[in-house]
Amino acid sequence: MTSSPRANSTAQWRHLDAAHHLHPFSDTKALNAEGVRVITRAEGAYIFDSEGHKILDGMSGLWCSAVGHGRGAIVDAIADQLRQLDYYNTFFKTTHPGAAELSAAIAAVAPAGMEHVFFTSGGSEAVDTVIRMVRHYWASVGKPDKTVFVARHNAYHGSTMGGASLGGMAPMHAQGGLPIPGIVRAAQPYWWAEGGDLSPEDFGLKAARDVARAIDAAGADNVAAFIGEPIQGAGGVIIPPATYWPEVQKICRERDVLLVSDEVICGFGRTGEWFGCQYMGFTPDLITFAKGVTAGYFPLGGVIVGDRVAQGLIEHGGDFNHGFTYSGHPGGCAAALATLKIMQDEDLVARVKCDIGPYLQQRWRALADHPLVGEARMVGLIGALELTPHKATRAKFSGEEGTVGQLARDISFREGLVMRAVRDSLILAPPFTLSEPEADELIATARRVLDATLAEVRLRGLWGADLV
Ligand code: PXG
Repeated sequence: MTSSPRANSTAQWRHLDAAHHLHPFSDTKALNAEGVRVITRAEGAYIFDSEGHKILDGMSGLWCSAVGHGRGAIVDAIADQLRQLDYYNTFFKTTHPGAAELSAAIAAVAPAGMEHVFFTSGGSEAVDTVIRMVRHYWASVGKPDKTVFVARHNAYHGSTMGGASLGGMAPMHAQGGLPIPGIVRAAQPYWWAEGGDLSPEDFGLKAARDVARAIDAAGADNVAAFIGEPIQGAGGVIIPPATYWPEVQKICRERDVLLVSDEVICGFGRTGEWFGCQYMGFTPDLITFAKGVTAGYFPLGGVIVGDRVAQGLIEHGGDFNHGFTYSGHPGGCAAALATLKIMQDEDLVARVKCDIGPYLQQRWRALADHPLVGEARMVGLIGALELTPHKATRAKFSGEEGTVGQLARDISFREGLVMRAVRDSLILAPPFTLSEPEADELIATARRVLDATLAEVRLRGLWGADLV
């Protein structure tokens, strides 16, 4: 009998990984040449690698670990659940206590008028569920022509065929035969990069009106829904001007187009409200969620369905021929219920809104005085630093876009802080449990990272010849 290979050193793990593991969103050849970092442990706001480095997890894993790492109560809840009922499906006239209780718990924190939940294993499946559910809804209420989705450039809605198609990431569309048909594209509300001479408020309205243009070009009678992240996460923490979302809502309502808020990142407290749509001041018809709902302790996602769509489906839809083996997995439901309990017991959404959020925001925004930083923005605990060689013109660095961002990101990891690079920006989304001393450490490290990046940028001549 052969046992599965085990290893106990960085070199051995790297060897096995390089030989057998294909990583998501990675160039395997380049990764293997560089040598992958092995993360072995996590506690609170920190991760630890196999060489003993302690690194502040400024990205909450991958936007997940809202309540911090190593929470015994969540681990115990999952273990207890799996001992009691490891798995059963929710397809064929059965449910289990966790799925019933979690759907009610989510409805209780969801915006008013959103009482139903459909479970998936993650965010991409939630987005694909929206495509099928919304089209089925319109067909069920006698409007089968309403099938088109409007989505934005530089949106991220996941990696499945449907999710990646709704997403507006050109490198993803370049592989694997995407996008699927039936999707039209609208502008993103990215003032820093695209606002030109307009004020953020005017630019927000302009970007919103591009949603109207896209809907009208397709014909409102053919358009099922508009989907957007309240704040674009993977696209670079793009915080829309305050004028944007209310105008998008008005445009969708006037045209009877459903509004879908993709809250896989913004949902469950990241903005200091339970949902990003509440922070941005709009009321969606459907909300997709994942990540923070279980704080990453177990894969679980889903769709919160507003009453209009839910009633249409329930009254007129008949069988909904859609679902995943792990829809409402008992372990995921237990993880989510335990996570929600911690969020409520420790009042973590209010902590993000009134306490650690403002504390970090103030210090983060002060980084804008650094010569490399053009804009330092943050809402709740989700933020970005736009790096630029020339603040007034928001100029780009010479050389390939993204070079400086990657440089800064690598320096940051080395200095003991996880930030993610998107183009030439750095993004941040730390756990809600971050303490004030940890926030101070985060900012001090970020400043060291900026200094070291600036030195390297000058050394490599990336600053741009004509800029001082
Ligand atoms: N919608 C949004 C808004 C997301 O951010 C998904 C859907 C898909 O979720 P799943 O659970 O299927 O991954 C996401 C996921 C990054 C990064 O680099 C972001 C995500 C996933 C992977 C990487 O910022 N977001």
